[in-house]
Parts: sequence; C-alpha cells; structure tokens
Amino acid sequence: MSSKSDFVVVANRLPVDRVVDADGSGSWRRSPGGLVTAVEPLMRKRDGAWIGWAGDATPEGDGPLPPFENDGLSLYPIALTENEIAWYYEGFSNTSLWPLYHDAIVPAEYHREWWTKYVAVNQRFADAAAEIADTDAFVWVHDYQLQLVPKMLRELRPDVRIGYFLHIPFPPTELFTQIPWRRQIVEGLLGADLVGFQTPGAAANFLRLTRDLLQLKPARQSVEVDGRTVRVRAFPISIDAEAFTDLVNSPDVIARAEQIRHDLGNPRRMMLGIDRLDYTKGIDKRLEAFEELLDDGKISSEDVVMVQVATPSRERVEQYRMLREQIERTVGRINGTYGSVGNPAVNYIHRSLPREELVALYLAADIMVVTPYRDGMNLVAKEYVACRQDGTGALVLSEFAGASLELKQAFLVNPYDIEGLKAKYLEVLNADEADLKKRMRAMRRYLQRHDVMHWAQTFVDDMDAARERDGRGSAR
Ligand code: GDG
Repeated sequence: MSSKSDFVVVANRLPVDRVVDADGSGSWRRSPGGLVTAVEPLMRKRDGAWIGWAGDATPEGDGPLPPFENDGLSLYPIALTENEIAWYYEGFSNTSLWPLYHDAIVPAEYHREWWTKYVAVNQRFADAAAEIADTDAFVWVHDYQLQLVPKMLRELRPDVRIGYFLHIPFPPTELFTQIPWRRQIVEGLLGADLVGFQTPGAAANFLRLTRDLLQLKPARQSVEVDGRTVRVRAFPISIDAEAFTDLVNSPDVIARAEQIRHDLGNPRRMMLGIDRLDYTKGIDKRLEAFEELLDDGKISSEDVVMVQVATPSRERVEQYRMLREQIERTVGRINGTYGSVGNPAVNYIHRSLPREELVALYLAADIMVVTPYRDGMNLVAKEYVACRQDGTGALVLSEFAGASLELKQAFLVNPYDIEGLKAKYLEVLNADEADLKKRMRAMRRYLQRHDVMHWAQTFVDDMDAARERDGRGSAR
C-alpha cells in the first residue's frame, strides 16, 4: 500500500463494514453503495485512497486505527468514540443538519456541544486527508457530515485540488440562516475548488447564500473568494444501471419475482415502496392515500396490494423511533380493517434486504411509489426504471425529489396532497399499457446515458477543465 495517493475520497463512511465473526475476530465486509461503484474505477486507475468511519465505536483513549487494503482499495479508517457518534453524527449531522436541509420537516435542534464535536471530527478527517494526499492530488469530499473539511484541508495543503459533493438538498437562505454557525459552514464549503449539488436549485441556493451571508458577488456558476474561483454546479447522481440489468436477467431473481407475486395472491396490481425509514420519505401519506382509496371503495385489497420495505435507519435518534411507531400503527390499522388471513393489504418489511431481493421486488411491482417530501436525488426511483427491461411498470414520483428533474415521464405528485396522491394512484392503476411503455422507455433511454460512472466522470472532468484553464495540467 503506497503511503501517498493521487486521488482521495473523504466520506463519512468507508465502503466496508466491520463484522465480528463467530470466533470473536473482526473482518471487513464490502457494503455495496452507489458511491463506491462510481469512484472505484478512478480509484484503481489513480492510486486511490478512501478515508471514512468504519461504523462502530472506538474506546476513548485508543489511538488512530491502522490503514488497510480491501479488495485492492486502500482504506483509512477514522476512529470515532461513542460520544463523537452521539454528538457529531446522530446529533449535529442527523438532528441539526439533516432535518434543516430537508425543509425542516421536523424542527432542527442545535446544541453547542454537538457543534464542537462536529468541528473536531471534521478536523480529524481533514488531517487524515492532508497526510495521505500526494502533491497536487485530487481530494473529493462527500456530504453534509463533512462540510468544514474543504477549508480545513486547504489551510493544511494549499497544493491539493478539492472537490466537494453534497448528496442531500441545500436549503434556501431563509432556512439555512437558522444555523448558529452558518458562516463557518459556508466558509468551510468555499474551501473547495468545485462545490457540486444534486440540482441547479440547490446550487443557486448556495450561491445566493454567499451573497446574503458573506456579501460576495456570485456569478451564475461560480463565486470569487480570496482571489480564488470556486465553481458551483449541479451534478445529478445516478446508479450503476448495468449492474441492475445483470441482476434482472438472473434466473434466480426472475423466479423470485414470480414467487413474490404468487405469495401476494396474484393481485391485478402490486404497488411498491422501498425507503430507509426516514421522515423525509413520505411513507406516512403514501400509506394514508392507499388507505383512503380502500375506505372509499375505489380499490379493493384483493385487486391491489401494497408492499412497503422500510429499511431500519438511525434507530437511536428519537424522531426515527417515533416515525417507526407511527408507520407501524398505520400499517396495523389498514391490515386490521382490510386484510384477511394470509393476505394483508399492506405487506410491511422493516429489515434490510439483500440486493437480489430488492431487484426481485422491482421486477414484481407494477407501480413504484416514491413520494419523499424532499430528497436530494432518490436512487430507488432510478433503480426501478433500470430494472424494467421490458418497458412495463409505472413510477409515481414526488416533485420534491431531485430525480423528478430527470425522470420527467414519471407520474409526478405533490406528496403533501393526499387527494392528489389518490387521484394519481387511480390514474396509474387504470393507465393505458402503451402510454406506460412509452414513458418507461424514455426514462430508460435517459438513464442509460446518465449512469453513476457518467456522474463521477463529469465531476472529475470539470475539475480537470478548470485545472487546464489554470495551466496546471490534467488531473488524470
Ligand atoms: C442519500 C440522499 C441521494 C434501501 N433499502 C435497502 C437498500 N436500499 C438502497 C436502495 C438505494 C439506497 O439504499 C437508498 O438511496 P436513496 O437515494 O433512495 O436515499 P438515501 O439513503 O436517503 O440517500 C438521496 C443519495 O444519498 C445518493 O446521493 O439520492 O437523495 O438522501 O440504492 O437500493 N439496499 C439493500 N437492502 C435494503 O433493504 N441492499
């Protein structure tokens, strides 16, 4: 493993999880996420390294964790103590920033001790990046947990080129300025050479903030700060569409999809939701609209069945525990009224499923319902489209998901509008097959050209183009 890297990814999590084996020894298991698929080819080509937290607590007083290799990737684990996990991660990241950046769907809470740990942990990530990055390296920092890293890293290593990408929405000034440490966060991000967002709207919110808060003079896609140009642009993230095509063609997955429909009692229509159990995802109203259609006698549970996978998430955060209770009460009420023995109206799964099972569900479902109140992108919507090889199936998609700007042929809905949701469900349930196919084919064509490799390459190319303009040669 070489000690310096030319391409460094800095993300809250490593692309592996630490697992404790039966004999008590520890090992690493790859956690296949979109990000690792996207950057893996670049990492292999360019002596890459990945800095991130391994997902478990390190006892107070223990030293730094040693770097290691996994499947040819150089990984640098960042140690977090129980207290840092509680304050930096569950606290400031997930109880202050996450709700605020998602339109304050639940109120954001601010605590000074959370912020102090956020600063300290960001510094640890920046120190690690400064240590590992080779001269002139490209360091790519990811997401809301690490917004201070670009500036911290620039102070330590003015030679490296820094890219930053935010995976979640970026709120308008009116919301953002709630944060007691708002200035530090904007200045933190402005340490990068390129700040990427999921949508042009998010990029515009950020640029406006540099004017409102720091009195800078932003242009359409950049802002000058301390004699440097920081470029600010949208790079909508995507999925590894080809990997989904491979899974969809696997005989086991095809057989499993048939089995799922059979187990559901071969309904005329199967509706599907797959989300992390998160209050941003709109699972509650999605179910309520389904329930009201049953109440109104517009649909019957023999005819239309709903499957909702709600993957456990952030279970130590109070709002997530409350949400789980609320959703499970709703599911219980619907099934108590409309289910029969062996045939619930809503099939609810609160577990993480293997990817093959998810794909079998995508394949089995006639209607995918993706109704977040706010979502940076939403990969589930794209995954469903990638899995509909024969062009059948329908996507109901929230206007407030970044994906709605690209998947324009989806059935778009306002997820807050229950009457609108009900009307959209009925429209889709009764839609003409030819119309559905036309829509699906157009969305598939778009996705083939805009997969996650395209996303990563576009970001890196943008960094390179700026470098060439500066006369510093290519990043590749
Ligand atoms: C953030 C932003 C943005 C879900 N359940 C299981 C499972 N999943 C996989 C899905 C999908 C991913 O997790 C979820 O991605 P989303 O994009 O839908 O949502 P977030 O987790 O909120 O992601 C979002 C994204 O970052 C990327 O930038 O799109 O807006 O919020 O890939 O398939 N995977 C497996 N089992 C499950 O039970 N294996």
